Amino acid sequence: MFCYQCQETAGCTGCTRAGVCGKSARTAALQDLLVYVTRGLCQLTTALRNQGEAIIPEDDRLVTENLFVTITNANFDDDALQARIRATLERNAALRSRLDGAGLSAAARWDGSGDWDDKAQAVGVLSTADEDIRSLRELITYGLKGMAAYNHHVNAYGKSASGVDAFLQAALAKTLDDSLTAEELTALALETGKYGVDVMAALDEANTSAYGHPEVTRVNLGVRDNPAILVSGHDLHDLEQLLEQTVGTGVDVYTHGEMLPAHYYPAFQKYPNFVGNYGNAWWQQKEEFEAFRGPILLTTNCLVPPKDSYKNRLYTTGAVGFPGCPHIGADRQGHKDFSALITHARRCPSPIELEQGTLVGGFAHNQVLALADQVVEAVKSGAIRKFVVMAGCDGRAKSRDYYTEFAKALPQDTVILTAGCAKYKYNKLELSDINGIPRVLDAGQCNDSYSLAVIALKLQEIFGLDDINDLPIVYNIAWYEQKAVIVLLALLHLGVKNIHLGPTLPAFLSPNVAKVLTDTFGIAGIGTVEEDLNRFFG
Ligand code: SF4
Ligand code: SF3
Repeated sequence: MFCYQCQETAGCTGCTRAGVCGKSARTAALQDLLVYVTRGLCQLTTALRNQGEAIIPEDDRLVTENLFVTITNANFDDDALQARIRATLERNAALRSRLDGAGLSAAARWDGSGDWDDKAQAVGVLSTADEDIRSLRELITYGLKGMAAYNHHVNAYGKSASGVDAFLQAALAKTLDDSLTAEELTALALETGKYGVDVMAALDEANTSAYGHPEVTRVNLGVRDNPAILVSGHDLHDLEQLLEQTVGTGVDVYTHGEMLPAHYYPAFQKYPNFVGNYGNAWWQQKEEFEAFRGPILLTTNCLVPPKDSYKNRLYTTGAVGFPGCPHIGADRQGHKDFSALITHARRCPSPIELEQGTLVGGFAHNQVLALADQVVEAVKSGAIRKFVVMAGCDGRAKSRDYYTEFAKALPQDTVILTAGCAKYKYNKLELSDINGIPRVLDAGQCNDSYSLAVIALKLQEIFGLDDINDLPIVYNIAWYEQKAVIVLLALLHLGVKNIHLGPTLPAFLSPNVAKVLTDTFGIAGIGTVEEDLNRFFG
């Protein structure tokens, strides 16, 4: 196997025996094959679109789901991956019959014959010999995986983001095209960022039109003495169905990790059994899921291979899968039946309390813009010197303690803007406020980084600046998996420069590609807390 798609890749170069994430070589091979046949499917759908033919929504969904399941910490279930490969091969055969076959790649033509392990070896990441082309192809592919994840959430509402499916498929097909130069692939990576903005805007619209605009909310961190279900991942639509089905049953619901921001939406606040947030970011789930004592629903990444002590309480849905854990599917209308979790919860003791107190969040664009006068006044008076965007991912690497120390050491006249699970590195520190504005403003999940961009664009307008980079905002972003890649490409598309990315730069950036990003956009890594404070505020 060879995988280097996430920040925790072995030795900062690539996982070759098993994933640091727990992915086996066999699972990695199946994921490589799934990406391969999906590239083939995308070439076929793109060729048909170019002929003016319609693509059925089921094929759009298949591409989206296939990419989503290969994202880090989503799916470890070999049977599910094989079933997807077979389903995609069937669609490829059906679509091939509608084309004359000229110019089709081996990926589009493969019929599934031969040994799949050998095939996976031959088509994986290292099958592209030139390290710069490989780097750009993977940068695009990982950005598209992140885009697919957000596209899936848009689709869950029965909506689609304009042009996103067609772009996603055309771009993935281009990663098969040996005639494209490094310059053309760089341009494609940046164009991917444009559609990243579009898909996040569509998701923002879908979430807020369904559940209202996030508002300032105090979220409970303690527990009650009732049986309960813990829900993690990013899928608000799953959460809504779970809440609908649990209300009045005597079973409480708590969020974990990236589901915390659900509490900020008015529509979820009406459920009396939606108690609070339990625990921290994804990588602490082994201890926290054990202590929870009730059933756990993983709606998206990040899943850590479970301990036996709670594996029988772990349920998956959507793109997530783990062998031996029940998977809750959707019917044709998208309805999911969570009664098994509710019955299971009733047999379990209530959660062990991990902490008490509350957390404040809900600073998505609508709420921050409602406070715009206060914020602008604080900036004009000098009470707020700078905003520091510290969005992104959390992870288990010890080096991420940097973000806690950095947050603690920030000057008192700075405000952290955050989104994603990166927040858990500092959201429980006592960082006080500036004239009533908390020094950590949490916009929501990683996809709500879009909200931070909307806020920046609005401030640019209010302050009458020509360039978004003239705002008093610095970017110190933590990344881990592929959704962070699409967020990064989206920020680059919006013209944001001098983003610092840590705790390490992606292993999939070759020295030449990293140099292009540095020279063109000022992308840089991080140093020590002291060095970076000097750099940003010195
Ligand atoms: Fe390694 Fe990350 Fe790939 Fe898992 S997802 S195999 S940890 S690079
Ligand atoms: Fe976190 Fe996985 Fe990226 Fe959505 S839950 S930000 S790492």
